[in-house]
Amino acid sequence: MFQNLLGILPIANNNYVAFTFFVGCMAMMAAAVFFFFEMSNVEKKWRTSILVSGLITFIAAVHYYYMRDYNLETGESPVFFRYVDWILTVPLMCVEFYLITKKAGAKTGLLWQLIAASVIMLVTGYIGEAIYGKETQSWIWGLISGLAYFYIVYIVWFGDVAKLAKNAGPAVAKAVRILGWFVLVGWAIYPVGYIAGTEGGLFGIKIWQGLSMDIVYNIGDAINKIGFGLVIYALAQSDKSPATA
Ligand SMILES: *C/C=C(C)/C=C/C=C(C)/C=C/C1=C(C)CCCC1(C)C
Repeated sequence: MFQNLLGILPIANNNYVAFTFFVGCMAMMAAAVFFFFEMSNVEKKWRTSILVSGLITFIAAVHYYYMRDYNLETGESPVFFRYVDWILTVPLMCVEFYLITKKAGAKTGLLWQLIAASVIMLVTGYIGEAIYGKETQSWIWGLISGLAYFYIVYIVWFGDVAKLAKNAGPAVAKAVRILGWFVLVGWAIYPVGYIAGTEGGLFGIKIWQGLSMDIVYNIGDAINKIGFGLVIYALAQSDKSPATA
């Protein structure tokens, strides 16, 4: 009886990958609604940041809707939708860093530096997956992507983002430190998916092959997109002083 019940759900049949796309879609949607509504509950100076958190999760919800469909239809990894989603949402996360350090003097040059590094990280990752995914050479693209990733980590932990955050008051400093952990640990989930899902992954060394690339990516997205937004939200809640700049 229970088996039959599950059988009528197209998502059952032990298709855990499709299931995580489904749950991911709902979670992103709920988060987007939450951030959009909460915009009116924070100081005016934080509204744009909360709006961007809402946009990140909203864009992801739409892509998850399509990725779930694509995965159910073809049984394959929705590489193209995945990277379209990332190329839109990761630069928006860079915008978040810019917005919260702007009051301490962040220049748009810093924003473009972060965006450029994330575009390099994602375009090379896409080439590695979409074109060389089944070849040993995929490690080269993963390596270039990884270097761009470490550059972002550097800017956030030791570069301009870190320096500006120190001058932006304790609330911003704390938020940037937590977001820094998201970038260092949360974003490091993605290369694990890449190594598991491509032939060359880690210099051709075979590890994590039993992992599903899409499940790893979906877990990463849930942590990073929703978590990142909640850190910004907590910052906006803790810093209720009206705009000074
Ligand atoms: C919301 C989506 C986010 C935060 C996506 C982040 C993606 C990455 C940090 C991807 C990084 C990669 C590497 C560092 C090397 C291998 C290729 C990638 C693109 C998976």
